[in-house]
Amino acid sequence: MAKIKTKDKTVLRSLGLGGFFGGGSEGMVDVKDGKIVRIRPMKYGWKYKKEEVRQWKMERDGKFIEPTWKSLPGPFSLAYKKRVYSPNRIKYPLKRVDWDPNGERNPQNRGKSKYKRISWDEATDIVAGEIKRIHKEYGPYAILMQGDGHGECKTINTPHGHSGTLLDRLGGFTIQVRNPDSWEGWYWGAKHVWGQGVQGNMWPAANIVNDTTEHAEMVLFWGCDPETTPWGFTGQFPSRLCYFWAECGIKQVYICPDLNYGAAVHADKWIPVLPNTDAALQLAIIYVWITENLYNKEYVATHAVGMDKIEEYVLGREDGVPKTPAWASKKCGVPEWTIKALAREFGKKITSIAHYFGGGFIRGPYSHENARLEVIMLGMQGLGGPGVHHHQLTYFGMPRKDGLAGTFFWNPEIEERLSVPVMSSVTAWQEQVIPKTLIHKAIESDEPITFFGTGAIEALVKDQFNEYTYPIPKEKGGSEIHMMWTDTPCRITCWNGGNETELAMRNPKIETIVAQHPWLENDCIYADIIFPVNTYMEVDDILTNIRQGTMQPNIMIADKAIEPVGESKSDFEVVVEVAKKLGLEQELTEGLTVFDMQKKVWGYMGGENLVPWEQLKEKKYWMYNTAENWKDDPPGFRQFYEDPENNKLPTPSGKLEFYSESLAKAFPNDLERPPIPKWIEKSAMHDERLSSHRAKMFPLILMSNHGRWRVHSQCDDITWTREAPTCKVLGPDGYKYEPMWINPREAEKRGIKNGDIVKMYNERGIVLFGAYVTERLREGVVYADHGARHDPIKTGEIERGGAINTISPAGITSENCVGQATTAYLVQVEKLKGEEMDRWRREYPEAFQREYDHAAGLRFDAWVVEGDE
Ligand SMILES: Nc1nc2c(c(=O)[nH]1)N[C@H]1C(S)=C(S)[C@@H](COP(=O)(O)OP(=O)(O)OC[C@H]3O[C@@H](n4cnc5c(=O)[nH]c(N)nc54)[C@H](O)[C@@H]3O)O[C@H]1N2
Ligand SMILES: Nc1nc2c(c(=O)[nH]1)N[C@H]1C(S)=C(S)[C@@H](COP(=O)(O)OP(=O)(O)OC[C@H]3O[C@@H](n4cnc5c(=O)[nH]c(N)nc54)[C@H](O)[C@@H]3O)O[C@H]1N2
Ligand SMILES: [Mo]
Repeated sequence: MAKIKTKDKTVLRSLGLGGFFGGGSEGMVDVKDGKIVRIRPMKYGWKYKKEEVRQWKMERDGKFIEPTWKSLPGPFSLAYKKRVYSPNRIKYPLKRVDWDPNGERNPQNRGKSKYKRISWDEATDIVAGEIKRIHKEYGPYAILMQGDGHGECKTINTPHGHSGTLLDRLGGFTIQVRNPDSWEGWYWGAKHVWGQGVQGNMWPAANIVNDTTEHAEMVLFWGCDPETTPWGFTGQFPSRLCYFWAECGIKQVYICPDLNYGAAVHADKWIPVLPNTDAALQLAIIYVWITENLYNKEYVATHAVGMDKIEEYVLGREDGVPKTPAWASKKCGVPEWTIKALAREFGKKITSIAHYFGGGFIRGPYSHENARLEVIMLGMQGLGGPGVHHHQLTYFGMPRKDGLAGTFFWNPEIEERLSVPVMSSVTAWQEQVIPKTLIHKAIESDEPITFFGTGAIEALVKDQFNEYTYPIPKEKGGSEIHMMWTDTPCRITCWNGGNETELAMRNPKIETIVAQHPWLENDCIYADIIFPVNTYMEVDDILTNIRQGTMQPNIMIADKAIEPVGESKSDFEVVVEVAKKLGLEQELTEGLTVFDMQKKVWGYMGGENLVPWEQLKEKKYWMYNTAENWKDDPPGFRQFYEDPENNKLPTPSGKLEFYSESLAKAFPNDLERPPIPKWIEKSAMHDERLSSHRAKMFPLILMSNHGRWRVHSQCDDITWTREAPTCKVLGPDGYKYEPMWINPREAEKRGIKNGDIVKMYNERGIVLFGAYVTERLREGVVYADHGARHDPIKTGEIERGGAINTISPAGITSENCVGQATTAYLVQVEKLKGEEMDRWRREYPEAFQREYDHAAGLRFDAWVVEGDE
């Protein structure tokens, strides 16, 4: 029988959606007749034999685990062709119908009025003209560059920051500083206890997965879902590791408000805590340890400073309130006896704590307190000793390559040498900065704003003590911003104060907003000019897949799979097109072809020491060997554990600082981040506890995790995943609503049934959801993921798409920490009344008339009035 040809070619892709960190989740893409027909996991044996690659192996009691010989991408990665061919793709350049650069700009209609098709020539003329005009009128700092998101894994065509390269050549810009959104608490808190680290993580952190595998008796998954978030960047290997640990008899305890997907299959015990009340639970654990003599006093005496202050506070000598389990139970919702049992078991068993990043534990108001308390708890149990580690990302890290001695962690040196994109200037630092968490405030305020620390991901601890002002003085070129250029248009759905942000983007001070993006979604609908960008399937690239969690590190050449959709161009090409109009084309491209660039990137990776260029070009990938002696690297803090005098930590005292002298000196009046971590009930910045008078109106705590079926705002239009009942809930009106989890008893009180359209609200606005009634969420809480596609009924007030961050607090982590606090805040929920929906339909008819694809959501045409398909 004749063989049916199912494909014309196969190309490799890194399917993770981490973006700026390099690749992960490798896959193979089959193409036929110029179309993607399927995406499948990568078979590492495609061009290499297993014997050619030295693999690592972790063992315990004769059992072992090794990396799989096939990659394990998450579901949205395998379904990505639906994203590439989404009816939401932007097909040609667009201009807002009522925005005229030479006349009326109508900023008040952003987010409301539609777009018409224009040519590339017209679009680039307008943008180049606007840059010149703004520079002349206000100076270069009047342009805000927003280019800092996650995204598709690309190196040459890195998803973000190309406009910064151009603007930098033209004299600079105002940089939107991406806050350490994933690890707020570690950054603003833990760094003050154990020193610099990488973004606040424990550092060094080599080989801790192996050491935990060999020695731990228990792992606490504290705000961690290893069956969900590893998917976003590197795939499903952690799932296997958890099963292996279970086989080895390592007890797995999950501490989280929801029975998350990891807990559902791996937990020996689930402890449902109320969101962001972990500090109370932690303090009570410490109370039990002190009163029952269950901690390592010798280690604390030689490795830490400030235990006396902790003791005074915990026993109640400082404020008259002993932090007993009974005290904590009222705050965190965990029964007193469970707290005691947990404390005793933790105190007696060899225990590690695992996070991917930490969820609400690390991303709610005052999250630095939870983070600091965790380091103190681990310190009290001999951090760095056999099986006693803090796992963060590293938990999913696997042994590495030759020459790195099997380091398990994201060493900044490695990252710089091997994986940071070289072609864009995401990090072209500028004098005038605005932390991403303060964008709305910076725009709306008529006075200069000040803040401590830029929040830059790579900044040293000392940056947290510097005071900054926006705008900088006029003499130094300072100016308020008047134009925004974004390639990361998801500020509304992913960051704090979404509704405030919507209104800020309508501020007449902002004369021009330019967006470049593959999909017409989220902040794009506030832009005046939109450039169509293509996806990673439509470009040639090269990648290092060595992200911290990659089980089989490799380098790959990612050949173009298909031709660009519509008139789209790569992010880099978009900026080059604008540069042409400013006479700067050569400056940006340096006359290099894509193939020259691939080779340049390979060189930058240190390629000549790894794999000959010819071999890489021919086979398209190359796999790292694990160092033979990788287990010799001391795990985590082992050297500090063994000899603290000769292996000091990078803190002022060289020890774990349970009490921080530096914080005491710099911020003597900071009640939210005092020198020792405390339980903070409320503050001027946040009043989001159940004890608040606000809870009378808003009696539920909203928890907001990372979407299982998307990566933040990415992939919300994938038809296959949208069929899952935990992805979207089909409303009686045919609209697919974002799910909101609610406990059956909370639902019953409100007359809510599974599948009902519900409205969630607080003083900041209203968001609609489809109810998902489940015992997997404790009482007192409702849960909705962030990142759902913004679909305003009324801008700044009513949201239909489920973009939960529209009603998140506009404030920051705490007074002196410009992090986000986007989860664990008060809301109320009720069944949406038919009359109310009917009234909105009458008052805001255009919001209900947008073209809608029942499988994928809003279509491109929803926002376009002129121009054909
Ligand atoms: N409520 C709540 N909010 C949260 C969190 C939470 O836990 N709860 N978590 C926070 C965290 S940790 C993070 S990291 C942030 C989200 O982090 P972000 O990085 O802001 O979100 P993403 O949606 O991943 O990607 C950013 C944007 O880049 C776009 N993009 C992807 N690839 C490309 C490309 O090749 N070119 C262009 N031009 N654009 C591209 C995406 O479509 C999206 O618009 O959310 C934060 N917000
Ligand atoms: N599928 C998918 N994967 C992703 C991403 C994504 O959006 N989707 N995003 C990527 C990014 S940028 C990041 S930063 C990481 C995020 O990784 P994480 O921070 O680990 O992810 P979250 O989903 O925010 O939180 C993990 C779990 O914490 C628990 N939790 C929530 N609030 C609290 C709390 O207050 N206390 C306690 N004790 N537990 C709590 C919940 O059970 C939740 O499932 O994931 C990355 N991977
Ligand atoms: Mo993140």
